[in-house]
Parts: sequence; structure tokens; C-alpha cells
Amino acid sequence: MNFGDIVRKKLSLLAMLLAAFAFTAMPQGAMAQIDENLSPVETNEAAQDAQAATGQDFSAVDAPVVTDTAAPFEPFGPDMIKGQPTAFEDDAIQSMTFQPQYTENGDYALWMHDYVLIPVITGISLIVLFLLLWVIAKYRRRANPVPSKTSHNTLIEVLWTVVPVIILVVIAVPSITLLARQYETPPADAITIKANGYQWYWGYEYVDNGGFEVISNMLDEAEALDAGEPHQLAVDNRMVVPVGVPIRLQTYGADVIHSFGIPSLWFKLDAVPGRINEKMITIKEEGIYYGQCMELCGARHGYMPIAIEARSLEDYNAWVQAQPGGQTRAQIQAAAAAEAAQADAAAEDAESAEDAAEAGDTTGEAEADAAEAEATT
Ligand SMILES: [Cu+2]
Repeated sequence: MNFGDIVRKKLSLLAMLLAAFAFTAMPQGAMAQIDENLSPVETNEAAQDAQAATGQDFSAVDAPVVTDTAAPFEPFGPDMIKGQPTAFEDDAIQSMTFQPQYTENGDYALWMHDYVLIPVITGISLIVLFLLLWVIAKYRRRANPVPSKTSHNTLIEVLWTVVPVIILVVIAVPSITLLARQYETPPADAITIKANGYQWYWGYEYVDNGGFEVISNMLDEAEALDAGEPHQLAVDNRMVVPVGVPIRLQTYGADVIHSFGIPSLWFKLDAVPGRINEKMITIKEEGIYYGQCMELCGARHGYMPIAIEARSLEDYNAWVQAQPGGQTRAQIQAAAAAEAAQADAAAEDAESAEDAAEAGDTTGEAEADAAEAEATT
């Protein structure tokens, strides 16, 4: 065994160690499942712990309550469409890269693509091309009639092992960071919206706003063109979401596996029957963002587009209140507080009536029973 062999062995061990490190450093959230045995309280506590750990402080709940006197909700027109693919004729460079991004994760991923991956790929391709041309020119039979019998060169063997390891480590750092960001736990008060995939349309369930579901179907060509929107992306009812607020976006497959994907928001999550997947998304700008089902799900798989309309929290709350059974979170909290106060008052009544009964008042006893019954309901 010569020196080169020994070094190679040691370095492959190092590469394996690095891979093992990368795997253990990967966020556990990437493999997390929703634990159905966990009670809602425990889940909430876990979320709060996570929030404390990340030091984030969002409060969607504190937003101003929109009353019925607010302006009615007006859907955005086609001028608000954002993050669409670019045609080659319009901008050759832009047409070859990702759609413009409107989330922090999207910005990070785009940065990694443009400033880490593309330079590395271009550099390696150029070096390999240069080596090939050099060998073809210098070592062709006419220029080099007596071939060398050299079979080992320790220096270049060490180099071609060490350099790729360094390149992989350089790529691994932003790559694992991006993975971790994509699986960040939403804060406890993130707004939960559940996207249900059906054959072949989407339903958006507003879990934290009264639990209503909006069914979203593709518009036909004439309707889409009428609305000034792209055919096969335009829908009748968009998924309205608040902008700048963390959303706990859950996906679920009602029949087969679908996949909820919006390229310009750097979001894709499978919608699987019998299991809820979830990921956090925070949209940076108001606008209309298009996506599609991204898992072959049957005959009309290509005709179940996604259209997200990101609005200010006030507009979102106004829209929520216009839906059947829709309530803002402030309204839900106020109702819960009022109910709790009522229960407290009833319990107090029961207590005072009981005291009266003890004092020998027979009508008080009946009153106590009635008040107690009220308190328990
Ligand atoms: Cu589908």
C-alpha cells in the first residue's frame, strides 16, 4: 500500500463522517409526524416552546377587529398576478432561472442557486473541459509517440480527493440551512389553513376561522380569458390568505395523493390520504400566486390549479367574515371569553343559592339545583 492509497482511505472515512454529521444535524422536523395521541393542549405547549426557542413573536390575533361596517372584500384583478414564468423573448436570462420569489425561503434558495450552485457547476464544467482539451492536444499520438507508463501520482490523488470534499462541504452548509428553514415550526398563533386535494379540485379549510371550506375549481378557457387570467391557472374561488403573517399550511388528500405546489412561494407539500402534512409559509407581498397539483393523481390531474390571493390582514378578516360561518380569531376569542365569564357567573350563582339553602331556605335549594344545572351545561 503506497502513500496515496493510505491517504485515500483516510479521506473516504472523513467524507463518511461528514455525511453522518450532516444527517444528524438535519432538523428533526424534517421527519416529524403529527402525533395524533398528543392532546391539543400539549400540541399548543410544544408550539409555544418552539416559539420561545426561536424567539419569534408574531401576533395575528392582536390585529384590529374588522366590523361589519368595513369595506366589502373586492378580489384582486389580473394586474396583481405575481411570480409567473418569463418568456425567452422577453428576458432570456430570467426565462432560464426560477420564477421571482415572494418568501424568505424562496429568496434564500434563489441565492443558493445563483451564487453557490451555478458558480460551482460552471467552474467544474470549465475545468473538466480544459483538461479534456489539454489531454487531446498534448497527448495525441502524433505529438506524443511514446506514451508514459506512469500509473500513480500521490500529489494529484490527494488533490482530487481533498478538493471534492471541500466543494461538498461548501455546498452542504447552505443546503442543510435551507432544509432546516423549510421545516421551521410555526409559532403557536400562526393561522391554520388546510388544503384538501380532491379528484380533481382543491378545498381550502379555514380551521382557525370557524372551519368553513372554500371549494376551488378551474375556470374554463372563455371564463379565464374574460377575467384576464391565464387559462388552466385561473380558478373560481381563490385561496385567500393574509400577507406577512405566518400561516400553518396543512395538506391532506381526500382520495389519492395530490401535491400542493406554488413555485413562486417556494412551497410544495404532498397531500396524502390519512395523514396531515404541514409547513409554515409567510408571504412577503400582496398578490395572486399560481400553482398546480404536482403529483399525478388521475385523469384531470392537469386541471386542478391553485390560485392564492395574499391580502392584508384587514382584507383577510373582511373576507373571512363574508364567508358562511366565517369568524375572525378576535371574534372567536371574544366569544370564548364571554362564554367563560357566563359560566363563572352561573357557578357563583349556584354557590350563593347553596349558601341560602344551608340557612334553611327551602326555595333556595331548588334555586341551587337549577343554577348548578345551568353551570354544568
Ligand atoms: Cu391532484
